[in-house]
Amino acid sequence: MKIHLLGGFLGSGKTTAILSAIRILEDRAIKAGPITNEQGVRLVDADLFRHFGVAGREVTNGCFCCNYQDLDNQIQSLLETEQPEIIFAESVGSCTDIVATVLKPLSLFRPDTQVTLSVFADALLLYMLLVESAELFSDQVRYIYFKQLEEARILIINKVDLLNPGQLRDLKKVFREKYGNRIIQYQNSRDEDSVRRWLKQLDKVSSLLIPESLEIDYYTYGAGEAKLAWVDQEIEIESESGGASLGAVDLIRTILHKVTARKYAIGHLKFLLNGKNKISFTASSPPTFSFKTHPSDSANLLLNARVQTEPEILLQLISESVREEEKRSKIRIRLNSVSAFRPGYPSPAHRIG
Ligand SMILES: Nc1nc2c(ncn2[C@@H]2O[C@H](COP(=O)(O)OP(=O)(O)O)[C@@H](O)[C@H]2O)c(=O)[nH]1
Ligand SMILES: [Mg+2]
Repeated sequence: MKIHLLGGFLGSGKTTAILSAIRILEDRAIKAGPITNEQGVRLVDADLFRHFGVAGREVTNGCFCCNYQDLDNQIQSLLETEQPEIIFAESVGSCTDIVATVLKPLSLFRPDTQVTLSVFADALLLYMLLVESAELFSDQVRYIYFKQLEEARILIINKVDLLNPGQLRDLKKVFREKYGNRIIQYQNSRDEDSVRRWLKQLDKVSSLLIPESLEIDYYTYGAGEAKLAWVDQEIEIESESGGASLGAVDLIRTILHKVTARKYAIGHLKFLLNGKNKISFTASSPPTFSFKTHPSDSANLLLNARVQTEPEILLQLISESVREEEKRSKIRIRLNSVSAFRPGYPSPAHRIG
C-alpha cells in the first residue's frame, strides 16, 4: 500500500491534483482514495469529493500532525471499507514540518506502507514571492510557506499555465538556484497528462530514502498560523423570482471584492455552490470572475475562508456583504452554522527529528 502525502500552501492545487489522479488511476483499475485535512469541520473539498462519488475520509478540527491518531484511524477505516491501493492524504495548507510529524511516524508505525511527500506551490504566487520579492503575507506566514518548500524532496510547481513563457523562464532560473537539489516538476493540475507525469514520478520515488526532517522554530510557525483567520459558513439564499443562484454568485463577488479592497491577503477563499460547483480564489487569482447560473428559487453556499486578518473582521465583512446583496437583489439570505477561529498552536503528537 502507498500513502502519498500532499503538502504545500493554501490554494496551491492539492485537491485538484488528487481528484484528477484518482480518476486517472480509476481508468487503470487502480483504486485510490483521498483523506482531506482541515482545521474546521464543514469543508468544501470533502463535499466536493462526495459530489463526485469519491469515497474518502476527513481529519477535521486540526492538522494531521496534531491529530496523528485520527489520521491513522481514518487510514485504517478507508483501508477496511474501500481497500484502496493508494491513499492521497492532503494536509492543511498552513501546515509544515510534515516529514518529521507525519511521514516519518507513518513509515515507522506502518512499516508495510510506502510513504511519499509532494509539496505543491502555486507558480504565480511563487513567482510573486520569489522573483518579484512581493511580501503579500506577513513574515511569519511567509516563514511557513518557505519551510514547506524547504522540506520537500518532490516539489510540484503547479498552475504553470498562469505564467507567460518569460515569467516561467525567470521562475525556473531562480528556483533552480535555490531548490535545485530537489525533484522539481512543473505542472498544470487541470491537465490530465500533466498529472500523469506526477503519478509516474511518485512511482519512481517511492523507494527512495526518507527525506530529512526540517529544522524549524515552532514559535514562528505557530505565530504564522495565528495570523490567518478561518471562517466556515453555511449560507442559504432564497428568491421568489428565480434569482437565488445568481444572488449567491453576486454574494461571492461582493465578499471577494471587500476582501481584496481591504488588501487582506487570501490564503484560500473557497465556495461550494449548491453542493457541486467550487468557486475559489487565492492570492494569485484575478479579483474578478464569471460564472453562469440557472434560474432557481433557492440556493446554498458553503464558504471556507482562510484569509490574513482577524476572524471577527471576516465575519463582519460577510454580514455586510449579505446585507448589501439583500438590499440590491431582493433575495433573502440566511447565515447558518458558522465557525470562526485562528488555528491553534501546532503541537504534534509525534516528532521524529
Ligand atoms: N490555472 C490553474 N488553476 C489551478 C490549477 N490547479 C488548481 N487550480 C485552481 O486553484 C484553486 C485552488 O485549488 P485547490 O485544488 O482547491 O487547492 P488546495 O487548497 O491546495 O487543495 C482552484 O480554483 C483550482 O481550480 C492549475 O494547475 N492551473
Ligand atoms: Mg484542498
